[in-house]
Amino acid sequence: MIEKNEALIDEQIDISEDICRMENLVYEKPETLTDTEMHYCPGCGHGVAHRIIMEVVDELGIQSQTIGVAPVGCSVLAYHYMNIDMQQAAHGRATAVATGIKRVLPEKFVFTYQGDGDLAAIGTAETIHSINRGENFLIVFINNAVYGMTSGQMAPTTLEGMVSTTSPYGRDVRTMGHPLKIADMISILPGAYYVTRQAVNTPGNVRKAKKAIQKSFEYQKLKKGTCLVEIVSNCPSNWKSTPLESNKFVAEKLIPFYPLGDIKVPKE
Ligand SMILES: Cc1ncc(C[n+]2csc(CCOP(=O)(O)OP(=O)(O)O)c2C)c(N)n1
Ligand code: SF4
Repeated sequence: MIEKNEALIDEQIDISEDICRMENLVYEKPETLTDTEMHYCPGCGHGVAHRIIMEVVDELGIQSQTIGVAPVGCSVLAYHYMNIDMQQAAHGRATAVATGIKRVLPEKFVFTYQGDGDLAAIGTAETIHSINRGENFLIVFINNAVYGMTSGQMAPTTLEGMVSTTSPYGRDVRTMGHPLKIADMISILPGAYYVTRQAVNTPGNVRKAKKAIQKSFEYQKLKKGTCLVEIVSNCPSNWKSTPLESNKFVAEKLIPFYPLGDIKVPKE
């Protein structure tokens, strides 16, 4: 049995040595991502969202001109992974910190990266007022419908009937309020220039989300106002699901309530 296993391992090594050649390379990590191993749970959308933002920074050649603001939440260590200048903000205060950075360094490309607890609960005031002022930066808003880092409490974005640690019988909108559609809400503010909702649950959606981030960085050059890219994501650990099941939940439950696509596009 041991001999058989060893033969199998040898065969697999031969195959992988054959495949792992430079000429077969289909994807390379951009320089804008560090070599640090990410701490995210298997299947979590945060890693994918980090990658597409950094790929855009890489492709636009703006690594040395970009400053990110990390939130409090599971992505609190984003500055370990994104190989750019970054500033950590207190919970919910990312857009206030970004306001200061962008005003002092207006030629830099500035973005915040925030979860729904960070942006839509404790940071609601900062979010609304920064956008209302038309601060010229990008907000990347990760909507996974729970407070991930602190073990899955109800967030403003939690769906009606959805179970969380603080809504164990499901969110009852009569006492807990309705799920907040932040992107729709802020799109009516004159300071919002481009608002879109995307997702990272399928390869096609990842590509579209990346395109939205690319457009937002390009719009930042025009100095017309705030861009917000909401990314509907998952939290397999707190949803008590496998990565695959969590992506199914995104497709079947979250996206029907949070439809994907542009909500506000710049006038020609
Ligand atoms: C002022 C303050 N209040 C509360 C906390 C505790 N806290 C840390 S992360 C977090 C929730 C994060 O959830 P979310 O923003 O949705 O991000 P996720 O972890 O899901 O990516 C909370 C409440 C804190 N760190 N600081
Ligand atoms: S707890 Fe949820 S949001 Fe946080 S890393 Fe794990 S899967 Fe991702």
